[in-house]
Amino acid sequence: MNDKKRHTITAALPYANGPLHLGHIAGCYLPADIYSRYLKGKGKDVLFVCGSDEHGAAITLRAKKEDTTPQAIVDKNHTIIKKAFEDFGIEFDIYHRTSSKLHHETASEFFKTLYDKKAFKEETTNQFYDEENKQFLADRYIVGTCPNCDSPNAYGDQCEKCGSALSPSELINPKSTISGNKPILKETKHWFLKMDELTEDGWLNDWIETGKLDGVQQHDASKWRKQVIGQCKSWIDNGLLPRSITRDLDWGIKVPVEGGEGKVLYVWFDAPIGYISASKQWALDNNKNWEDYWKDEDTELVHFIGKDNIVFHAIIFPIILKTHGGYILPTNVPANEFLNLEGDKISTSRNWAVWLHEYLEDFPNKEDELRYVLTSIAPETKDSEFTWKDYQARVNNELVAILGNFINRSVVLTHKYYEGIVPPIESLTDYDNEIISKIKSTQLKVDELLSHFKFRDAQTEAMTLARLGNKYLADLEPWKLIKTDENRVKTIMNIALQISNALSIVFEPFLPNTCTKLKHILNNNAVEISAGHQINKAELLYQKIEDEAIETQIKKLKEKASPNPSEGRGKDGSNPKAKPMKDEITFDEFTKMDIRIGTILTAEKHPDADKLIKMTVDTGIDERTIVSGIAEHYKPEDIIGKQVSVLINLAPRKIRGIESQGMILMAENNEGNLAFVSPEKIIDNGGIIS
Ligand code: B3M
Ligand code: ZN
Repeated sequence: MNDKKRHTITAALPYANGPLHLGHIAGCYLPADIYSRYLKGKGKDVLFVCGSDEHGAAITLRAKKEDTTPQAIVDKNHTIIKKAFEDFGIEFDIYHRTSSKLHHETASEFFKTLYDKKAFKEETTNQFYDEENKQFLADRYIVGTCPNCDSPNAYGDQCEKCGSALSPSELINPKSTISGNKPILKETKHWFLKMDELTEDGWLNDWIETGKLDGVQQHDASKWRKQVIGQCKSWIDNGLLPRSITRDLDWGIKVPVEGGEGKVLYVWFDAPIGYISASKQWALDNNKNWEDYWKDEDTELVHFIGKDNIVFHAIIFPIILKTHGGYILPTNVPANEFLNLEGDKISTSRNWAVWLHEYLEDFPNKEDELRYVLTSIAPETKDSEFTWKDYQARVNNELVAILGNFINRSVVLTHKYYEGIVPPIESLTDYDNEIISKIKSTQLKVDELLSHFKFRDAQTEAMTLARLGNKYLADLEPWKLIKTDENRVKTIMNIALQISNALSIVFEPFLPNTCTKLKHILNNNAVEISAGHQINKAELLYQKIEDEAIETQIKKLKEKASPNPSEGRGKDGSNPKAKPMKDEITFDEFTKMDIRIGTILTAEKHPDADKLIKMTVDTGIDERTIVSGIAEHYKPEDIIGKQVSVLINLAPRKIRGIESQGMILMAENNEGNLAFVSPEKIIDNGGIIS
C-alpha cells in the first residue's frame, strides 16, 4: 500500500546466460523503474534492487558448449547486462549478483532455517546419470526426440522447437549432452519443499484472495492484476505438491546439510533470496539497516516480473519467507504478459529479438523514445507487440509532433514576445480555467494510476495534457493575437508555460532525460512557474525517426534470425503443428452452409463477458446481432467497417444472455491467434461464399 513508510521494489534478476531484450525491459524493468522514480519523486523512502541470476544448469551447459567456465559466462553477461541497464537509465539502488559470497551465505542460511523447521522432506528418486562422466544429468543435460513434434534436439525440460514442457523420461532416445551416451537411471536423494503441508491451513489462498495474513490486512487484493490472482488460484486449486529444491550439479550454492555433497540448491530456490542479499549489500554500502526493508510491516514490498515467474514470486517465495519467519510478504506482484516482436514471439534461441545494448548503440541518446514506446504498448493485461513501424509512428506523431512541438512553441514564443520572462495572467476565460483545472486533475490522475501499477494509462494521461496544450495554442493562435490583443497573449503564454512545467513533472518517471532537459529549459524545479521567472532558450527535445533507420532495423532483425520452427515443415512436407483433418463430408453437406460476405456496422464489448464482442452485421439480407469470442484479439473500435465472412443460416444461440444470429468465420493459427476471413477485394454485402 502506498501510504506505507518504506518501499522495497524488486525487479526479476536477469538470468546471466545472455543479454537483455526489449521483452525483458517492457515486461519488468521499465515499469519497476517508473514505479521507483514515481515514489522517489514523492520523497518516499525507496530501495530498488536487482542483480544477475547466475546459477543453474543452463549456465554450466553454455560454459561446456563454449569451452569455458560457468564463472566466465556469468562474469561476461553480468557486465553486459549491468552496463545496458546503466546506459538505458534503469536506476537500481544496487545491481548485485548471486555468485557473490554474501548471497551464498544468505541463501544457505535460508535453507538451514527451513531445514531446521522441517519444511523439507527428503526423497530418493531415479534420475538420469551419465556413467562415463559419473554425473547426474540435470534436465538440460539430456537431449532426445520430442514426443510431440519429432524434433531431435529437445531438452529434458522443454522442446524449444514446439515449446512444449517435458520431463526427461518423456524424451525418445535420450542422450547425455556430455558424453553423447545413453544415460542410465540411478537413485539420488533430494530435498523437497513441502508446499502442501506448509499451506494446508489455507493461509496462502486467503492471503492472495483477501490480502489478509494472520488477520491483518497486508495488501489490497483489488490492486492485484486479475491474471496474477488467476494463475495463483489455479496453482492452488490444482493442489500444491512438494517441490524439489536441490539439484545434482556442481555450480551453485552447496546444500549446507549432511548428505548434500555434490548437490546444490535449485536456482529458483536461491534466486529470489538474491533480492535480500542485494539489500544487505546495499545497506552495508550505504550505512542502512536492511531489515527495515524486509521485516517491517510498514514496508511495501513489490516484485516486478514477467508472467512466467508468477508462481515463484506469488506462491513459492512467500511460502519460503513465511516459513522462515520474520519477513514481510509481497504487497503486490504486478506481473506483465509478454511482448511479441514483429508478428512473432520473441525467441532468444532463434535470435528473434531486439537486444537492448544494440538499440542503445544504434539509437544513441534515444532512451526516452524507447521508454515511451514500450510503456505505450506495455503488456499489462494481455500480450502486446513491438514493431519498428509503430515505434517510428509513436515517436514521430506523439513525442515529436505533440510533446516536443508544444514545448518548443511555448518556449520560442515566450522568448519572441517577452525575452524569456514568464508573463503575468491578465484575465481568465472559461477555456483558460478549464485548462488550469486540467493541469491539476492530470497530476492527480497520473499519481492515482501509478499507485495502481497502471503505467500505460498513466503515461497516456500525461500525453493527453501535452495534446491539450498543443490544441490550446492552435485554437487561440497567440501568434495572430499578438497584433491585436497583447494582454490576452500574456495570459495564454503564462498558461502554456504552466502546462509545460506540469509536463516536466508528470512525465518524470516515464521520460527522465526529457524532463531533465525540460526543467533546464524552463530553468525551474518547482511545482509551479511564476510570472517574472526567466526561462532558458529552447532546445530540441526529439528528432524524427526516418524511414531508413526503421528499414535498417527490420532488415537486421530478419537477417540475423534463424528460421521459425512453426514455419518449418515436417518430414512429409506438412506443418507439424497443424490440427489433423476432420472426417470426410459430402458436397451436399457443404452446400447446406450459407456463408455470406457482411460488414461489421457496430461493435461493443459484451457487458458481462470479457472475451466477447457484440456486433451488428450487415449481411446484405438484413442487419443482425452476432456475438463472437474475439475480444482478446480485437478492439471493438478497430473492427467497425470490416468485411467478414458470416455463416447466416446457423440456428440462433443465446451467448451470455444475448441472442447471436449467425457466426463470423475466423482463422486460428497454431498459437491461438485469430484473424477474420475477409474477401481479398471489396464484395457487396450478401455475396455468397461457395
Ligand atoms: N532469472 C528470470 C528468467 O530467467 C529469472 C528471474 C529470477 S527472479 C528471482 O526467467
Ligand atoms: Zn517438440
